[in-house]
Amino acid sequence: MTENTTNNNQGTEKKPDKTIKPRFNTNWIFAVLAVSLILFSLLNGGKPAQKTTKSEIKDMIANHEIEKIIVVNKEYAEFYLNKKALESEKYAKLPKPGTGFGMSVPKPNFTYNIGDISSFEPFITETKKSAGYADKEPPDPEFINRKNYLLDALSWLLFPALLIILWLFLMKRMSGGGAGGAGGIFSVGKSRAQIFDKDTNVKLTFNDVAGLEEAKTEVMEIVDFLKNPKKYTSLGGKIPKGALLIGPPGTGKTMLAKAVAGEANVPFFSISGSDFVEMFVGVGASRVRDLFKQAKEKAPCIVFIDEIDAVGRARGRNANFGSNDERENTLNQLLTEMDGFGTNMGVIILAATNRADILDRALLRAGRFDRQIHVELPDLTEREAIFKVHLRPIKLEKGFDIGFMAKQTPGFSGADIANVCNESALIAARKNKTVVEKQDFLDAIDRIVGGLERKSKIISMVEKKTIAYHEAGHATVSWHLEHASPLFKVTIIPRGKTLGAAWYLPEERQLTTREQILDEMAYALGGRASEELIFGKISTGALSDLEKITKQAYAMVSFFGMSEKIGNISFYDSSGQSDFGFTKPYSEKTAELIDQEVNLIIAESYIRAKEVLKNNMKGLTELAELLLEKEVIFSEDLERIFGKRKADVLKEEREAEAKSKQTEAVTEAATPEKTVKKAKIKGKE
Ligand code: NHX
Ligand code: ZN
Repeated sequence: MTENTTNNNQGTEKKPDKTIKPRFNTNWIFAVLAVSLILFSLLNGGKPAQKTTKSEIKDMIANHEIEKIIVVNKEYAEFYLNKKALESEKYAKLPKPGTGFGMSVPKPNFTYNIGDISSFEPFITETKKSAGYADKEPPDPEFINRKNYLLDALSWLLFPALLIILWLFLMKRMSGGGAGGAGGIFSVGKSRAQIFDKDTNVKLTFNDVAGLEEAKTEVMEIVDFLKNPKKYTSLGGKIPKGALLIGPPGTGKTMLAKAVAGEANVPFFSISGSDFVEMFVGVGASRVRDLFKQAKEKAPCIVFIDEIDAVGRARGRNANFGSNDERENTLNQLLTEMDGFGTNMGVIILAATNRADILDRALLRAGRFDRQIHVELPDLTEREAIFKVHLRPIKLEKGFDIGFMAKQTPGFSGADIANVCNESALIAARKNKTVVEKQDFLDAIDRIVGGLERKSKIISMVEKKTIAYHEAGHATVSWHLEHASPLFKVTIIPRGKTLGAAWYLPEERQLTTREQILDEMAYALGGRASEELIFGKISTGALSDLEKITKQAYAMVSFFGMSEKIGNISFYDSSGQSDFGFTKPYSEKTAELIDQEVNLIIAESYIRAKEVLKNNMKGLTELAELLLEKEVIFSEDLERIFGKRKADVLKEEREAEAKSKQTEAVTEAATPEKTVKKAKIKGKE
């Protein structure tokens, strides 16, 4: 199927199937408004007529200059001059009426705002009479009602238009620029899923996914369900509805899903759980509905919901903090939709989360996410495979040892490794190298684990000494304990938030014994113990060490059943459904006992650390002085000072013992007579 997809991708180099719809742009509204305003003012014709006064009116009437008077809406009067007056010198400066768009409509030469309408008509008649006008001679005020329909209409429209504009603006803000498809107001309830079709160029395939073998076979099976459903249904099997990818961040859940998209020749919807969440009521549920509607139309297909914990968190918890109804509605809708379509509809849901424990139990039951695929941190061989993938584009020095890199990165996720590879290339580039060397990778790892190196940080000599003895304390104790992790580097160069560190390569194991934890706690306390023994004072610097061991001690007592007084009891809650966080599941008496036991364990560890240091005072000071001088020291220097690590010595002893036993057995087997003799002797007895 891989070939099939690649052919398809290469054959038709189509762009993603997104029909580019003309976006409805709010700017258009402003444009329309502006244009109509301009038109409006033009239609009303240029400048308004000049205002006039009572005395001027008297004047004009006396001079027989007025042709007609029109009283509009009983509010103001318009005065039209006659031809003779217009041509005269006196009114030469008057703007010529009837220019511009309103050419056809004659404009008044003067207007007068009538205060009291009842006195206006008598005033005109009076003036006319005193000017010696005949009774029927014009001008007499004509009364008309004029309505400006355009202005009225506009003023009616303006308010709603403003509202719409405001709303559009808010919409745009809320939908984050209208990502995903048509955008704007019309897609609030639409799902934001990104769709990858047959012709979408998804380049990721299972070949790009290193490690994760088990998870890969699981999802590959899902791809197969969709391609050959008959194979499974003919035997009476039902095709699963969904699979949940669970694992810590950076382990490649999303990438796995993308690879499914690249492999499967079916449409693939990708959406993030947080895309369902919106501040409007009902929008989340509506988006879920829309997503499933779209998916059903395109069946067979795969829907991928990333970070499903955003919607899938258990319902009804923390109800007193104001219930999150909207999210619950969205989840309910998701649950119903997953139940709603028949098994053979050909829609398979993949979801990813790194917090399966907080998911609602209803989501996890069979019939919804039937399968839970655990994606774990890569082990040594998987890391090597991941390194190989990420090193493809990087120019490496000759003879680069990938296996060594994998050994140096325990506990790294796939994303961390990608980061290491990228960072190392950047570091090499900064040093103007033509190839990336091993040292660049080591620097990159240090950077990612410990943060940025801060060589310029000013540290006084006294502090420097404290730091050196603190780190030397860790190193000394760990060197002399049987179950301690191998130490490979000690540094007193400040990095990130720490002033110094002892670097261990933790053994990759699934189980940890009580002895191993106790040793780990002892060497974690070695820093403080050294400070106390050497200077007689302790510092705040041990904060991170103390935090770590306190957590470990509490875990030993209350989770792992590793204390005698508490016994084989665990208060660990893997279901995450009960609210242990608020009420302790044990009595006050037990709580006290737990605290006592924790205190005891830590105190004993501290004594052990001090014992080791007291027995190795000479080595400790030598080491600290070396640290002050070199700032970074490696396991070779430690071996020179202390000899071989206790753990290694014991291991060798054990191996030698096993070997000698073996040779004994071999020599015995080689001399059968002896055995026969022995047997005879035994038989005699
Ligand atoms: C600080 N950090 O934040 C400094 C930079 C003992 C030589 N003050 O155990 O780096 O001291 O083996 C408030 C008060 C962190 C905030 C005290 C945050 C102390 C690491 C601890 C090396 N290596 N410790 C170590 C270290 C520190 C810390 C604090 C704080 C040190 C030690 C931090
Ligand atoms: Zn420390």
